[in-house]
Amino acid sequence: MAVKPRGNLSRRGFMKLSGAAAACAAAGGPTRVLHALVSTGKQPIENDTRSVFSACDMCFNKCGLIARVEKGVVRKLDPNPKSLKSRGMLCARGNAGIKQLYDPDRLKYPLLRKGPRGEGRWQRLTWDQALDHAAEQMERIGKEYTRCGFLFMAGTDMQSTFVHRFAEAYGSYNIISHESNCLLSRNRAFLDTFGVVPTPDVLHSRYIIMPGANRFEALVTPDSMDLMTAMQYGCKLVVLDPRYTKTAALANEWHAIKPGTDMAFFLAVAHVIITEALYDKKFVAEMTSGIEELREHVKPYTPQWASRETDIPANDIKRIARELASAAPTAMVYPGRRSSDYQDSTQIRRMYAIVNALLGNWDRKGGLIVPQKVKAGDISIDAPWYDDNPEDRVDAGRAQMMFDEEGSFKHTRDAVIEGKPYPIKGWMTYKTNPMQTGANRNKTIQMIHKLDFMLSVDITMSDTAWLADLVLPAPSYLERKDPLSAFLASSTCSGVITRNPVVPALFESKPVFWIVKELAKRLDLSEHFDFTIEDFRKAQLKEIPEVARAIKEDGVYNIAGPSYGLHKGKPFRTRSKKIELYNSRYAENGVDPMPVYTSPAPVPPNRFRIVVGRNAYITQSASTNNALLWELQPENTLWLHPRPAEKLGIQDQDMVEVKSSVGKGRLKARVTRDTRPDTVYMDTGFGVLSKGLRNIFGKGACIAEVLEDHADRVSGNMAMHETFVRVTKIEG
Ligand SMILES: Nc1nc2c(c(=O)[nH]1)N[C@H]1C(S)=C(S)[C@@H](COP(=O)(O)OP(=O)(O)OC[C@H]3O[C@@H](n4cnc5c(=O)[nH]c(N)nc54)[C@H](O)[C@@H]3O)O[C@H]1N2
Ligand SMILES: Nc1nc2c(c(=O)[nH]1)N[C@H]1C(S)=C(S)[C@@H](COP(=O)(O)OP(=O)(O)OC[C@H]3O[C@@H](n4cnc5c(=O)[nH]c(N)nc54)[C@H](O)[C@@H]3O)O[C@H]1N2
Ligand code: SF4
Ligand SMILES: [Mo]
Repeated sequence: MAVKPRGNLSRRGFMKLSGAAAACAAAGGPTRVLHALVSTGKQPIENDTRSVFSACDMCFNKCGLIARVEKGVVRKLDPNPKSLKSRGMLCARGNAGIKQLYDPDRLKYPLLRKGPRGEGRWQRLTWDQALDHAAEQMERIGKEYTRCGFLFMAGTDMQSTFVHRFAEAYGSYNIISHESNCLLSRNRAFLDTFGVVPTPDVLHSRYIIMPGANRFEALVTPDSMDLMTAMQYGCKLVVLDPRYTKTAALANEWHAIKPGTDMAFFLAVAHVIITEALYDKKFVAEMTSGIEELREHVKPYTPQWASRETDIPANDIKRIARELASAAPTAMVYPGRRSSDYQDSTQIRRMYAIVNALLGNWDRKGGLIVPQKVKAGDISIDAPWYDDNPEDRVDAGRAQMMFDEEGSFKHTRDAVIEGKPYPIKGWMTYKTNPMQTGANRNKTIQMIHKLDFMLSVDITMSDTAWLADLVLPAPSYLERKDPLSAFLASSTCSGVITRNPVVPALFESKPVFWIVKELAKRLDLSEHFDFTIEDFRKAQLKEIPEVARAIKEDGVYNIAGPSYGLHKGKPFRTRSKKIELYNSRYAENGVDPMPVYTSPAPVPPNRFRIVVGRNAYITQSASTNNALLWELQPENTLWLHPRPAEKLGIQDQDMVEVKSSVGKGRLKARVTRDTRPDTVYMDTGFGVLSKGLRNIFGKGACIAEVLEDHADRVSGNMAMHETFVRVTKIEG
């Protein structure tokens, strides 16, 4: 689609300008790129031409990259071929990272809100003023409401550890992350079955069922690339998704499953595998507990029954179960990633885990593995004790088995709004944008109105920053020095990567490490931050000098070599020391010890279920305003099947209103067979409130406004697919 970006450079324009700038710089003049995009006043550095290793941060994958710097300007980001995790790849978003750095909408200096929240009037502060103000507010809120009255929320980042450390030193237990909007129920389910969250060895698998995961658009490295390779070697891919995603399009089979019924599908798969004795008997006898209970449990869950629930023919379910079992152990139910979907998400994922256990694919090539991980050191913290703090997190007790260290955004937000069990009056967000990524935006606004003080550290004026009292500008990943990050990848590798500044930090931006260190100084907590990032890295590397060498030479450290068979003979970290088909701890906590199916609520007449997902150009809410990516996708649309569209008198590209019980939005319809007739879909990251995001302001609609905020009962994970909407054509 040819789109002319407003107020910004298009990609072609950017390339042209870059070319012109290079010529200009060669002639000795200042580069126009710097002046057009980055009015720092700093002159480009004539001889500064380098290649620098780093790690992409356009999403959490941390793909290895090499940044090409010419005369002080980052010209191009290339994949680092030595990075095994990313298989020598940088995706579209990774390539567009240059525009994250040179973005005219970057935050440039600290800003203090003037006038009502959300009005967008700001006063520029010096860093000293900003930090003094934040520290005063933290001190005051701690005294008036206890230190747990301040909430901390940090997104995925190598420096988030310092925000957590600061929260601990300051004295709050109320630390949350993006994870309760993402993958907590998957983690809960696999931990409670295997005692660990395993990694799928996609590369060597021969048969993969992928329920509710979209690996060819929602990229997870190396799984996305390995899936392609595995398929070239004959791996069969079966996708269950109510939408015809790119993954569905490339799969051997796509089944447009009725949303919310995956548990029924896998109960029936287990039924077939058990009744036909297709499971790995030796493995199940030796390594699992509860097979007899499971056998009884799945008896009523026949393929015929599941067919009525899922809209997938019984014969297909039977055939898939048999094919899966005959490809085992080099076969898997892909564990998936985002599981913020249903109120029984943990139990849905428990069923994926249980079917995997029946296949005996544990710790085996092409199955579920736990690769070796590099054990980096740390600088420990001895957090102070505050007598007046409450005994528990503010969201405690609101989910059956919440992870204490992650909490739940949904439940925390409810607790803040209710003021129960105790008031929360301060909030610091770092690199996370719950206004766009937490379902029910109006509730997030309500929550923010309950606060005395909100501080947001971001690189642009996100919707979350837009509602804050104090906004602090952070450097992008190309300007930062980060600690080391050790990651698990797949059978062929785990690794370690880090970032050094490719170019100096632009404007007045400061890394969050520096920010919390300065706050600690002002709050008399300096002793917990008496180190530099360099010291921190040294502590991390103390026992692993080979990592330092590899990172210096190759930009990345890979543990190459097979990662299966490593856990042979070792007990599982579960109560029974075995894989728990039946979970007795669940039974004691009032949770079903084996997944019990309840049909999802039927879609009421003239309404649709709305589901969430992503495409290859968008990282949740964070990249839609990036001019290079925005050119590929200027707004979001509502996917609507032609049948209901016709009934509603809606044609492709018509403006429609989408409305739930909590909010509404206006956007264009995309009339398409790529979704089921009862299911609509829209991308995330549009319909923003912030006028600081100039490309996308006024474009599309915000799905977070429309989504109701249900929660997974077990983990407190947000449940984002439990909302029904009406769709109407906007006349005129
Ligand atoms: N509707 C909807 N909601 C969702 C999802 C969805 O697909 N649709 N996905 C869910 C999932 S799986 C997840 S993981 C969560 C993610 O939700 P979030 O944690 O909110 O992640 P992002 O939307 O990527 O927002 C990241 C924020 O960090 C800022 N940022 C980017 N780089 C930097 C940096 O270098 N420094 C600083 N300080 N800030 C930076 C961006 O401007 C943005 O405001 O959302 C969940 N919620
Ligand atoms: N390009 C890109 N890549 C990303 C990200 C990104 O934002 N952009 N984010 C990263 C992050 S943080 C995460 S967590 C992962 C997420 O990766 P995934 O979990 O794989 O992706 P999603 O698109 O969130 O959801 C998967 C699919 O579930 C489908 N679905 C909805 N309801 C149901 C249902 O009831 N049953 C079934 N079977 N399917 C259903 C949706 O249509 C969607 O296509 O992606 C990561 N990679
Ligand atoms: S998948 Fe793409 S956006 Fe994510 S880290 Fe890798 S290159 Fe960057
Ligand atoms: Mo996620």
